[in-house]
Amino acid sequence: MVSFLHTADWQIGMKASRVADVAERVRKARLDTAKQLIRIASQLQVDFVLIAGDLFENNLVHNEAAHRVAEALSACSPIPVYVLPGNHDPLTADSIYSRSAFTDFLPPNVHILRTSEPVTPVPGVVLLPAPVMSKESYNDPTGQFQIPEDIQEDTIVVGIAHGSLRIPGKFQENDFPIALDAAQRLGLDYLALGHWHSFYVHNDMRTVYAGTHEPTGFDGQCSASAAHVTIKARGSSPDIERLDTGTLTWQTLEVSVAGDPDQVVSRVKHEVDKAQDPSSTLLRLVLKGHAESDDLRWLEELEDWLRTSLLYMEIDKSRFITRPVGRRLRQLAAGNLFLQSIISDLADIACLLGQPIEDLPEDLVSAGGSGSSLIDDSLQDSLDRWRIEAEDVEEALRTLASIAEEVLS
Ligand SMILES: [Mn+2]
Repeated sequence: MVSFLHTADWQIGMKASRVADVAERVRKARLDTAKQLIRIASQLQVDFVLIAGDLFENNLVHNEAAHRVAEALSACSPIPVYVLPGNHDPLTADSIYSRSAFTDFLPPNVHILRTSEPVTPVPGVVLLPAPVMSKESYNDPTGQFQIPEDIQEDTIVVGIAHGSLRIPGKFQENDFPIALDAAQRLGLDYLALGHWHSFYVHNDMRTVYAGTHEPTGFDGQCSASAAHVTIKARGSSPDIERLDTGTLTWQTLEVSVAGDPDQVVSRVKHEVDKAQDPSSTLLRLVLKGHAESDDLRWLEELEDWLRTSLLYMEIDKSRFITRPVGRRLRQLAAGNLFLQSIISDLADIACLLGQPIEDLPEDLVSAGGSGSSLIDDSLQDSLDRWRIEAEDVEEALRTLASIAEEVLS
């Protein structure tokens, strides 16, 4: 029997420039959670630890970050740790894995997988590495695996690679594509993968992404996880336990503004109050719809409240229309026949989509959209084909207003 911890994509030294004000905190969380994971490895008394690529954000990370990683990995000594270079930190000429400021500090229990040469982490187990040598590749990394010819029948075979499983729609040809049947075809007991940031067990029940240990952004796909794997014997199904890790929460909240702003405020506050630890939460609030009044003090107050309650917040207002834009559109339509017809057509489309633009005067909107020459079957087809929604029309009107403003002023 063998047990090991499978993790990946620590991306130590991540810039986090989108959340620049708290980037240092984000970097610290990645290192702290890494240390926590190493402590868990010790507690579980695993036989070894696998880091399946992208340990570092890139090959240019500061020496200090490299030292701290070396120190963190030494904490589970004598448990061996195997580090696979990934596409963020490939084995190129400038590799962090060749920099003496890192290698000189490497504790004896840490091994960088520099070649495809099979490794024996513990007796009875062979580890097949596929180190990454470039930023991108059309080749399946598992093609590098070298299965020893003299392998004993009962030796447990574990592969470690970094790339994208060839799941239709989820991979790109130049992004280290990995055959879906690689583990089965090569007779692996387990294939430890990195690159995708969410925990995923393929349907062969042995090809696994551990996920990143700490979310990397607002993309809801990050899982903050690792895998604790136990394999009883060669050929037996691995027991895969998902470990939930991570300290920061990256949340995206979409809220439609329509009618009473107090409802929006209480909805947002309710969501924030539900957060386990608001001071560790990064929120991206997406406002949609339009305000009934040009008095937006409620929004300023909400922003202030969010700023003091949360670690970080940003508000995306690109799909939010305030009434002054509607008023401006009315003025534009009154002064320019061409703009009037465009606004009128867009207003008709909004009617057709079931969400009339409320603050436009009635004479700009044909009856229910039916009176316009623009509305016919081919337009309906286009709206369906391009999945155009009422919000897109509102956005178009807003853009139109700002362009016209610039051109006509
Ligand atoms: Mn990667």
